[in-house]
Amino acid sequence: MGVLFSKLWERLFSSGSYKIIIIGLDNAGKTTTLYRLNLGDVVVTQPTIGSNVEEVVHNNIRFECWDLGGQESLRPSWGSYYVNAHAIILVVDSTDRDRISSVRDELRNLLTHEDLKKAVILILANKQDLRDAMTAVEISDSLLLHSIRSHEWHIQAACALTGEGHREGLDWIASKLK
Ligand SMILES: Nc1nc2c(ncn2[C@@H]2O[C@H](COP(=O)(O)OP(=O)(O)O)[C@@H](O)[C@H]2O)c(=O)[nH]1
Ligand SMILES: [Mg+2]
Repeated sequence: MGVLFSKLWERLFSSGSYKIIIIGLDNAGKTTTLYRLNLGDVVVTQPTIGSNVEEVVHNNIRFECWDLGGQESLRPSWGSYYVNAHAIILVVDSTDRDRISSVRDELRNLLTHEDLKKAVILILANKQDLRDAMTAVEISDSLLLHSIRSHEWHIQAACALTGEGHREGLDWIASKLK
């Protein structure tokens, strides 16, 4: 399985070096997604602002994983970490109806961020294995995705426990980065 994944990665992303940022509210499934992508060792680093970022460098792709909507006071300084990001993977807990509006607000902030003008955005509608999960269409509506004109975006139903949807999502990113 590991070998297959490596081959897939090489094929998908062989044409350049990329930075991909995985973000979402706490408990969305970011860490699980990062591990499930099977990229090698996940390194937890301590950036200067005092919150955790998980990081993997796989071949020529750097993945950084951030919690969104955490400590409000620290948020302005997060922006510097977006510099040169080629893609954003926004992981959404599809069962978390109460906080979907927070996700929408965070997404708005991302879309207006100077350093993310050219980034493509993959939304993973995670936890689709759970019975009360919102569908990708419901999430798409709640996040007002169809009103986004400034960025290329794509929403993908996913389950981080099984890896369902990851391949399709990464395929989409790769097709946009080429
Ligand atoms: N049922 C289910 N649970 C998930 C899924 N993805 C993550 N989880 C669980 O949700 C919790 C939070 O996941 P985690 O990756 O730590 O979220 P993070 O805070 O975004 O990094 C953990 O208990 C995970 O096992 C999923 O697709 N389905
Ligand atoms: Mg985490």
